[in-house]
Amino acid sequence: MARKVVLATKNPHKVDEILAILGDIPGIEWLTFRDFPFPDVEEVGDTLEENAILKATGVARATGLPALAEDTGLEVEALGGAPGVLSSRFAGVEKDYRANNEKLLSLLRDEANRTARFRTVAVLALPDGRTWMTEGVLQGQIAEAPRGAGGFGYDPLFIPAGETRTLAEMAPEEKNEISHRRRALEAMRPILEELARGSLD
Ligand code: ITT
Repeated sequence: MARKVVLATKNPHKVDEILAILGDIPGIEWLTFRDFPFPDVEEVGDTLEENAILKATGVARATGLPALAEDTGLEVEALGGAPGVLSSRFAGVEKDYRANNEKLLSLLRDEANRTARFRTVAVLALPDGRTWMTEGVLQGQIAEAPRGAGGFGYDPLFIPAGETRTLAEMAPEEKNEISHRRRALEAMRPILEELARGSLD
């Protein structure tokens, strides 16, 4: 019988990307907020690591099922790593992507150093309290103006290293091939395969 794992995120863009990356693992049945209610977990941590642990362990405890969470931040070199853990509410309002992008561009006006990276920390938590953590990074540059309609969040401003297009100008499969999220989740794949085999029981 397939093992149920809850995706501990309420961000529909993340759900789509995570399922495109990990949806093919044999023996895992993914449950999302779309088909399974679970409580909101407050992201009160000071780091991506703390918030990913809070979300995964909170949902695993509440549901009695294994839970996979991730926390992602955009870390801009010229801003000392900001917005980082505050990426979602950079301009004040949670998940106001346009306002966040405008704030980022205005802080970087006349700034020559546009080096940045996305960092994703993924955590798998079991109801008994065991956790596993992986990380994925995508290096790049912040564009001078938003470009593209794909993806979400800061994608219209992020040009991956070696690319000329922003992540929002790429097809979803192209983003998922190279993304920070892909790297963190691929590192988690062997652990999920063990879970599916029953080796973590
Ligand atoms: P959950 O906590 O429910 O998972 P969230 O959107 O609050 O959803 P995060 O705190 O991890 O998730 O996200 C921080 C913000 O970083 C998010 O709101 C986006 O603005 C941005 N972000 C995350 N992943 C991104 C990606 O792949 N591309 C562009 N921006 C991204």
